[in-house]
Amino acid sequence: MRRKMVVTIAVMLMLAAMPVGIAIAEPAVPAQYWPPSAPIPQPGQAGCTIFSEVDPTPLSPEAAARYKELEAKTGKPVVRTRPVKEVCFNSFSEYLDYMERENSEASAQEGITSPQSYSLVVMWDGASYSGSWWNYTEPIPCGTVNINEDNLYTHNNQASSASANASYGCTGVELYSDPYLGGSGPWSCSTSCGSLGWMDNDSESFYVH
Ligand SMILES: [Ca+2]
Ligand SMILES: [Ca+2]
Repeated sequence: MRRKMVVTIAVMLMLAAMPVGIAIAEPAVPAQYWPPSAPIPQPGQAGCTIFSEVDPTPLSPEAAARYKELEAKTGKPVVRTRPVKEVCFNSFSEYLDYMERENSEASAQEGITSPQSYSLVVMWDGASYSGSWWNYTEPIPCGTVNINEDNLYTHNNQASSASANASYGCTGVELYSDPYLGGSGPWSCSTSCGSLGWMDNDSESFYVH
């Protein structure tokens, strides 16, 4: 009788401990800060986030023609953006803490609850989502427009894998070998590309849709 009771208590304790074990094994990552289709960086893997703003500078006639063609082809207007701030982190958890703070501060200032920066595209230096990573944070989510990052500047000719964030309605990212969707392209990537083929280490602009 006593033995049976001990076994019952032991089983109850095991069951009680299980949800805790699962919670520790799989920490919750807010999907809006990382594409659900991409793996979470290993502990200690450094990365950066790049905040972009709408780019008001005029286009060259050649680039303007390309953007007009893109609008006609996709039936969606183009919103042009450019990097305005890059912040780097020693780890993924540092990045998540930063994004939480940024968005809660922006929301408090604006008196609204929706995020002010949308993490739409992540790129990696290595293939198969390895090596250092950087993340393009845009002023609007995917959906009704194509969001063009005109020039990747500090990360030109570097990406070897890429991913677009379906949590914000993105269906893919199109890479080009020169700024302003110029040169060769697009290299079409849906929400996750573990390798970039002939676009490897060559992309200098993209649009996300
Ligand atoms: Ca690379
Ligand atoms: Ca290039």
